[in-house]
Amino acid sequence: MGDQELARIEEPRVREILKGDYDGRRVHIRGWLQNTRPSGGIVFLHVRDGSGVVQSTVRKGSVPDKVFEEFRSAGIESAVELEGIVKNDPRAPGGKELQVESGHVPYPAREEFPIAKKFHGPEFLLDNRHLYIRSDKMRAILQVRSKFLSAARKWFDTHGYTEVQVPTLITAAVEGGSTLFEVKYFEEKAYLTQSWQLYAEAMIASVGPIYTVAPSFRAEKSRTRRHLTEYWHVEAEAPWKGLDEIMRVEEELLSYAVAELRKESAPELRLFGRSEEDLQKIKPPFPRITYDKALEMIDEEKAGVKWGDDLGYEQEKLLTVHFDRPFFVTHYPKKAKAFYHKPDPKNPEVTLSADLLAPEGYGEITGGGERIAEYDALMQRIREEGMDPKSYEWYLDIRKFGSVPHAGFGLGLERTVAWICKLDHIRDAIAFPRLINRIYP
Ligand code: NSS
Repeated sequence: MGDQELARIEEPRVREILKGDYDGRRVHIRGWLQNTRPSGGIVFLHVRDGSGVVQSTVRKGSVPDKVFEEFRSAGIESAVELEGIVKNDPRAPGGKELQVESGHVPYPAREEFPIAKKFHGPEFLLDNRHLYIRSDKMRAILQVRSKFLSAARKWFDTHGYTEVQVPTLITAAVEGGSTLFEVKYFEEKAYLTQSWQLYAEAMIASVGPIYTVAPSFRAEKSRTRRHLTEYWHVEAEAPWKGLDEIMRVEEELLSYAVAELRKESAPELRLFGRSEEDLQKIKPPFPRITYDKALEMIDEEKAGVKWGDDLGYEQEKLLTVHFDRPFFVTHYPKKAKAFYHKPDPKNPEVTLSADLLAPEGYGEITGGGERIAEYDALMQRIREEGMDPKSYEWYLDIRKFGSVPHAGFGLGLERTVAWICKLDHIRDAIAFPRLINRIYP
């Protein structure tokens, strides 16, 4: 085959073949053998290229014997290159089949793929995470995650927000000292950041409304289905906003991202059993209840909380049965929240704070609210919490120069993806999860 002829062959991604009208067209594809099944004079191949999986058939007699043999003996997760004609075929998964006319196996698997089509325990799959990410499930999750993030970025970019970055290595806690990872910074002690927030509050006076997408770290000692030690945080901060305004940002952002997913990720969402109906409900305004109302709804005694406690996973789960869409819990008590939350002028025992909870038992996916803007009030809260004002000198300093009302929030990307994809465990919302007992691979 001459170079000119080769240049004319289409090289679509598998997803395009599955979606488009390719019947009778000649294509060239490259990918990995997700499955292979020789059956007499035919080898059925399931070829994955990152965008989808297409069934391909190699027939003895249609290709040179040497090529047939190469495919017949290729193991799972060999990399292959194929050329052939696409045929609509209702029997094939996805309704399309590639009838192979030529091809080869440039990178054959050296060993039997350790992940077979049988039940494997979660620890085995986590040990083999570097290979398990090739599964349909993980591929779909990673695609949804990516689409969610690009939609979130698009929303911010078209609503006047500037994307900025702040340090990961820091010297003062944002969300309390108990979940800080300590690192040795030459001769000094430093930490991995829990949130961008303190720096964000400094940056709004430079560039106005801002957002970031960055890893946050929490030395969470508990093993739960919703805690990672390293997670990705979508955070926003804006001047001249209070609690109501920041909740509106959150519900607009999330509704937009979900609407984009409905357009862009329908096949993946179907795979997880996430229905159109569920997603259609996600539009503003989201229901809002106060912390006090939340305690009433879950029956404090049965739920094992008393006024002033933060709501844990168990209590949130009880609350979520009352809602079929995300909802805000607002006005948490001062002692349930970090020092920077602005006390409500109408009732200083509670704060102008809000968590957004996802339904179906998922619970908290964002936390945020209005910040203390006044120097003295902030100093007082730092002292009340027994924190060292010295460590927060620069943060206090911001309050000396045009300190305006401001608010912000942080959205846990993996918690959000876990909810959207109906996952049992947060670890599957990220390619290489970091958990209390796992930092490999
Ligand atoms: O602690 S938060 O509730 N709030 C903050 O960090 C604020 N400083 C954010 C801000 O206002 N800029 O965490 C925010 C979200 C929370 O709602 C979860 O969705 C997620 O971050 N989060 C986590 N995800 C996974 N694993 C862990 N351990 C985790 N901790 C918080």
